[in-house]
Amino acid sequence: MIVYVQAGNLEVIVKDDVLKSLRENPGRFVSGESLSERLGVSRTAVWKYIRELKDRGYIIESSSKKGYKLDDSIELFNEFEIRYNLSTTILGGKIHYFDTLDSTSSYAKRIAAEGAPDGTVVIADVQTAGRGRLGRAWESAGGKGIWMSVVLRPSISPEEIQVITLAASVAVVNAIGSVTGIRTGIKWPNDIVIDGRKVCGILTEMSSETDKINFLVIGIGINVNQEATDFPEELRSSAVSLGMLVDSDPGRIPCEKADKFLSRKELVWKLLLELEGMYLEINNGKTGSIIERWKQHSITIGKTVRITHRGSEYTGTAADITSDGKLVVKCEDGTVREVSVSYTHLRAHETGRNL
Ligand code: BTX
Repeated sequence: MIVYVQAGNLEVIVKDDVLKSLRENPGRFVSGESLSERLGVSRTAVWKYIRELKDRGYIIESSSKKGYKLDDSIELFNEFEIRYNLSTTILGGKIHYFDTLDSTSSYAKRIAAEGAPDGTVVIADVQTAGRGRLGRAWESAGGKGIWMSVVLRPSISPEEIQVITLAASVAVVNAIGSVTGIRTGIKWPNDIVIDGRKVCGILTEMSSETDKINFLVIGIGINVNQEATDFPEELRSSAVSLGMLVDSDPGRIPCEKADKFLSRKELVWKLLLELEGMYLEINNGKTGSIIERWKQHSITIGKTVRITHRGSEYTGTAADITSDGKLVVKCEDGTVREVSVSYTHLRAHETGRNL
């Protein structure tokens, strides 16, 4: 269900402002009269918005004499919360939040094909059909992870798009590091891992013409608050969540659904900010430092890798990464090959439009 459908809708703005006013007065009552004056709506309208916020899970104390007081000791995850401290200018300009969705990337592709602007973010609390690469499934437990897709319209050529996946990986590593202190590594091209276990996957999909990108959808899935038992049996040895690695911190406020938790919205704020910085660099033709940063976090360079490509298989040492994000492999037979990831291309019939 969409909570706040359009960011520009007047009702949404007023509702956000009611919440903002309560937030600005922590632990204090705000009178219905001052809210109605400040927001230019009737006291009945204020009461209605408060009721809707309570329906959404906010705990608001009401007193006929004193007004309304927000208890913000519980962290909620919804569009308002995600937008609240987001300091980006392009990414998240439009946010589509869903309590439940099949796949944020499938939805983002649909709206991108219909013209969704650069930087549009689609985010869901639960995905019922989260997707990985090559038709693989992505486990997307409710209330426990970040399942998010970003529509981008970069001014680069289709051959260069790998650098955006690299940028997204660096953004995830930096965001996780600064919010949780956990050090992660990047396994080429799109896995973020901790001690060999996957904590995040990135799915890049593109709609392009011969020399022009129409849009990209970067789908990012981060395991945040799952416990080992939240993962299906077959993933328990290969998947991990950030929460499984952070000790319970009594200073943190409790989560709706878990005792020990990390703030998903803080991670989203930081991640979008990091990604936006690199997106601007890419649009300005400055990809060099992104590649360097990617290399610093890479756990692939220097390792022996086995590459399977169109039925053939070969082994070598991952030696470097090219300026457009290909992995340079020194093969056992002495040859050097550049390996690129195959991206899913949208075909015209998938969106009903000629892309
Ligand atoms: P991938 O194909 O590299 O990884 C998929 C594989 O990872 C699965 O086959 C499984 O073995 C394993 N796996 C599945 N779920 C998890 C999980 N939660 N944690 C760790 N390992 C897992 C990686 O694809 C790209 C994933 C992108 C997911 C995002 S979520 C938001 C967006 N919407 C959507 O449908 N996909 C993207």
